[in-house]
Amino acid sequence: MNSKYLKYSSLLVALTGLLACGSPQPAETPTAAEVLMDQLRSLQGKALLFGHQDDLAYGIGWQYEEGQSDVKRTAGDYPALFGWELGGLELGRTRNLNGVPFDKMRSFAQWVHAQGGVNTFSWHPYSPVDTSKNAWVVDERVVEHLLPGGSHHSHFLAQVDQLAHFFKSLTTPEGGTLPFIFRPWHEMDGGWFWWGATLTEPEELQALFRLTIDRLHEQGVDNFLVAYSPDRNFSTEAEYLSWYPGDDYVDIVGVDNYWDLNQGAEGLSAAIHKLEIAVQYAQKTDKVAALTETGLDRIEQADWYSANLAGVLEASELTRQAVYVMVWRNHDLSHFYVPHPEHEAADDFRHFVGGERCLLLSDWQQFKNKN
Ligand code: BMA
Repeated sequence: MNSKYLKYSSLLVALTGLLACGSPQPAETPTAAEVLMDQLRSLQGKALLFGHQDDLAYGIGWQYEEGQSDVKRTAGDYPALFGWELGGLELGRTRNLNGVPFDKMRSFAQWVHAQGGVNTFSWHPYSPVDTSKNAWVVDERVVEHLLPGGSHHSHFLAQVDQLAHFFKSLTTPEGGTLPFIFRPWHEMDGGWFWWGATLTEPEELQALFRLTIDRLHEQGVDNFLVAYSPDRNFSTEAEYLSWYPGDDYVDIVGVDNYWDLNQGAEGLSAAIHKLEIAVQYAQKTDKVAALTETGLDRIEQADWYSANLAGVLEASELTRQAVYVMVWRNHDLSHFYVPHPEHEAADDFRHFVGGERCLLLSDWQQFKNKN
């Protein structure tokens, strides 16, 4: 999907039309990314996928145990959407910044695809101008050096090529590659990443975003959807779009929002309003909207899932158009977003994911068969 694919496909359609001299055309076979986009569209207003970062890799008290998942442990089934993190791949490392081996990540993503689940990738790269600094070091302007004419432009392109190499290795038994969602440069409106608002101008971020996607296309990676996910620092559509790389580059308009969901009633209203802004924009542009990251670390509020998260997702006709929600990773007992089976929020979590509109993996398989 997205820009380059659309340009090529319309050229192809025009050429085929010319050659065929008006004879009826066989329908074009949709790409796997287009199929995924249609599947996501079919969820709008009906249901939403539940997603969890690093779900199959590790959880509370376990690591790399075949078939294991904290969502499954607590709620009886896997999530329908699985988040993976690429930070460190750009340096040629074999494990990501949280120690997940990329070889295992590939196998997990292939398993997810084989089960009909959805994979989404985030990327927290180390600073390309000083790799001793991770994504969260905000003491130096970086993005301007990565753009054309910048001192680290070709170095940065070579880093994107490492991602391209990995994406092309996500093969399927049918001989293609699996479709996925890529969500680069997220939370750019916050001040905690080197590509964030304190060190980067909106135009620079937009250029970086486009450069990244264009480079992946040039490297032959085209089987993916792109998600745009600012954090919560906006309250109008114009503000939401301040960092937006353009309609040609984006398929999923997202919001990452932890803060507002954890600030009482006023925060929840703000979270609802922001999700509605994304949904309204999706409706205007034929995209889909999602709550691309959220959660409450350690879930110290036992009804967080049904009160806060469902309170936002089920608030209005508009919020019910969101097609997925993803919570962050379960590192250990000091950092987790899905409750373990004995946790005081476990029953409420089961209630939330067991609800009519919230789809785990087998619910999603059934939904696709029916719709
Ligand atoms: C953050 C935390 C970190 C982690 C990073 C990237 O929110 O979970 O521990 O390194 O995401 O996965």
